[in-house]
Amino acid sequence: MTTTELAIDREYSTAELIALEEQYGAHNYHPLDVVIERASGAWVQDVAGRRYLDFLAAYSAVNQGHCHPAILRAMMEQAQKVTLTSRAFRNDQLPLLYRDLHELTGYEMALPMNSGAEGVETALKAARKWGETVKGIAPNQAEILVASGNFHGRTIAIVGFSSDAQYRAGFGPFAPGFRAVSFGDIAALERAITPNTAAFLVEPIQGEAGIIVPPDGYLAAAAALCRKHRVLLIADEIQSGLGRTGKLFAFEHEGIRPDVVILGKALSGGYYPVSAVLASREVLGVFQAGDHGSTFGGNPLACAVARAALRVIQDEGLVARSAELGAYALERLRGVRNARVREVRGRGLWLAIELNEAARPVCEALQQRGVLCKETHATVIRIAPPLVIRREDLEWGLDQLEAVLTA
Ligand code: IF1
Repeated sequence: MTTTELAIDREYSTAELIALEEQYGAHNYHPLDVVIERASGAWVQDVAGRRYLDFLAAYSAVNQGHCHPAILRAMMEQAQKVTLTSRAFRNDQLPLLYRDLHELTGYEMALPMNSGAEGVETALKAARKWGETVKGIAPNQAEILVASGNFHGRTIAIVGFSSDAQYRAGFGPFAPGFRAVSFGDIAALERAITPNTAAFLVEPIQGEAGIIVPPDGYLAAAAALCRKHRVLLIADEIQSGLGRTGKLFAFEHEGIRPDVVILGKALSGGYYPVSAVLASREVLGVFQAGDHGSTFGGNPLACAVARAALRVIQDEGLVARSAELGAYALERLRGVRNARVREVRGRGLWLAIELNEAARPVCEALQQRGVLCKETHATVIRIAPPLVIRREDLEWGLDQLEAVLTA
């Protein structure tokens, strides 16, 4: 029986599918043994028909909820017209996405890419070229500062400035011109700035590091320092943006306006890889025709999906919803008095419970109770449901978490 015949003949069990994945797939993840077959809103369903409340939302790529019908409709309509023209020609969706992003954010220009890492790489290239051609840094001397504990993606340039040994192991040598400063320490940032510093790349709240909220005033002080030394402040809002923290962008909690903002994940509501770099004409204007590009960047299908995804966030008031439900969840989790819980922190519907023990067993116990969570950095449970989660489902999910933590 050929593989193709096997693939279309019958239902597969969880065990069979896991076995296939383990046999033929690279083992670059250690997922929970739940095999999801369909999803809607804040709920997913596995191949055995079991339902789970999704407390991860694909790392905030489905803020709008799984399979949002309005985004699906936009995708299906566009998919029947044209999906990819390449940027050698123009299409009717990209200019409309540019306009929508400008009207929503106020940034003068955008450059569309696909994955978040590609968005970050694009911002780094813009910063380096701006450093050289606008700020006047000598060629190949531009330095970019990053925060310790950062996560900005998995390319060789990006993992080169990661502080996580595992993300770097075996992948060297790395790109020069990057320097890490301790996140939250404004004196460290001031000491690190030199006349060759082109930019400071930072997550307003660090996601992978465990939803680390910097001290009040840190981002505002960093923005002031960057302005003073003519250093571009680049905010990576790929995970923290588009409503996750109870504001449209996490940087708004500090009343700042970064020079460059990088979007991804929920920019497409989980239907398609879409990322974008937003900045002023002075910054994105450094790109001349042919400097930079991507086969799929700015394709009409991606743009139609992204426009619908942004409309859902606005039409369904997901930013306010994140703030309101997040405040409830934070209050409730802070009420869990338990020796196993070291700290509860977060903003909006982006919460972390740091334990005094491994978090993976708690995630596995939650899976048995019908809630899907993902630990980070061994001891932190991340809570980041789709922003469309119904209040009674959030309450039920937190009930399960409290039951596991107090068991
Ligand atoms: C994995 C982490 C989260 C991101 C920020 C850029 C990117 C990401 C702030 C790159 C991507 C994803 C990547 C995914 C798991 C997930 C993740 F655990 F890896 F770190 F969310 F915290 N900036 N984060 O969070 O975007 O290229 O992936 O589209 O690599 O395992 P991407």
